[in-house]
Amino acid sequence: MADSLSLDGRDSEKTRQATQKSRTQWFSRVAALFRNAELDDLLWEQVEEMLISADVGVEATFDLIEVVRDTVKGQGDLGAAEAVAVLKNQMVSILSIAGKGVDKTSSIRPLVWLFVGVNGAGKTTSIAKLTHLYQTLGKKVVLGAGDTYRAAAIEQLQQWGQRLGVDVVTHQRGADPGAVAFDSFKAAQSRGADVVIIDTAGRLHTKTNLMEELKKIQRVLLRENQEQDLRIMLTIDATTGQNGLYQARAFADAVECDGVFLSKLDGTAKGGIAVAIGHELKLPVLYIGTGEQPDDIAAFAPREFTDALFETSA
Ligand SMILES: Nc1nc2c(ncn2[C@@H]2O[C@H](COP(=O)(O)OP(=O)(O)OP(=O)(O)O)[C@@H](O)[C@H]2O)c(=O)[nH]1
Ligand SMILES: [Mg+2]
Repeated sequence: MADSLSLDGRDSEKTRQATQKSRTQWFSRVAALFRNAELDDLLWEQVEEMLISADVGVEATFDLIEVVRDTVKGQGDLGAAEAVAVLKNQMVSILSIAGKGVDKTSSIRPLVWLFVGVNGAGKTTSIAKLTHLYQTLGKKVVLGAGDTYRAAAIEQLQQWGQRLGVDVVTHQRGADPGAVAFDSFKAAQSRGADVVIIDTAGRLHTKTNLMEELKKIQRVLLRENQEQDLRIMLTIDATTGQNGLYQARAFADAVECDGVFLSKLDGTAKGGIAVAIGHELKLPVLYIGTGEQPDDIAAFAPREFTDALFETSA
């Protein structure tokens, strides 16, 4: 069961499809290693190498291996299948981070989502997906074009708005994104919307003034809301690996992120990044992006995701 909202009940299937490359290239091979080798030092080294190659991250990999190794040692007759089960359980536990973003039953209206992340991470597309998901659940959505920086960013969101049939609040290019956020919230309130989702410009994590601008947008929205009304979604491009994780940390440090939209999982064999996100950022992955269309979204569920990674059958 996922803790996030579900679009169409096809979450498992989409998760399986989006993790196909990760499964065949890395995780099913990890499982095969356990089956075919002695549980000796060489095996641990190989598992370590594979997990790191799959972007699980060095620290998380060391932690995982330590736990599995200790358990195997502690229970002398542990077989391959049990060892893999211990590894999977440990991954599930790293991925199972509670966050307010996973609350399914929020009665707060309008609920505010603010999307942040580096350039090209997939923010705007992921906003379209979340919009579509809420619409499917019968919720009224308003969008806020808070990317007033990049050329055509406002138009891009407007196009999604048209396609999905939702209002988009815009200001001129170059306008203060805090003011856009404020107006979007007010518009959502006065139009009786259930959810308002605000886009922001992609920014390099190293640009201090732009990171300050995000804090300002957060402040503006918190002035209008109780803190729990505002949810900040950090969009991370799964194909950018450890570097993306490093960039994401700066966002998590700057604003109070509630969860992660892990985009472009369909485009990578490095799905282990989800584990690294849990381990390093201590943030829950809420949704995964499984393609470029509005319905290419799946609710993230730690157990389902881990099972999908290791599943060896076709
Ligand atoms: N395959 C695939 N492509 C995706 C996914 N999410 C986004 N994309 C693509 O990634 C590219 C960038 O997406 P945007 O949504 O524009 O990213 P952004 O973070 O808003 O970019 P900026 O506003 O420029 O910072 C687009 O070509 C999207 O179609 C996904 O889950 N899977
Ligand atoms: Mg964008």
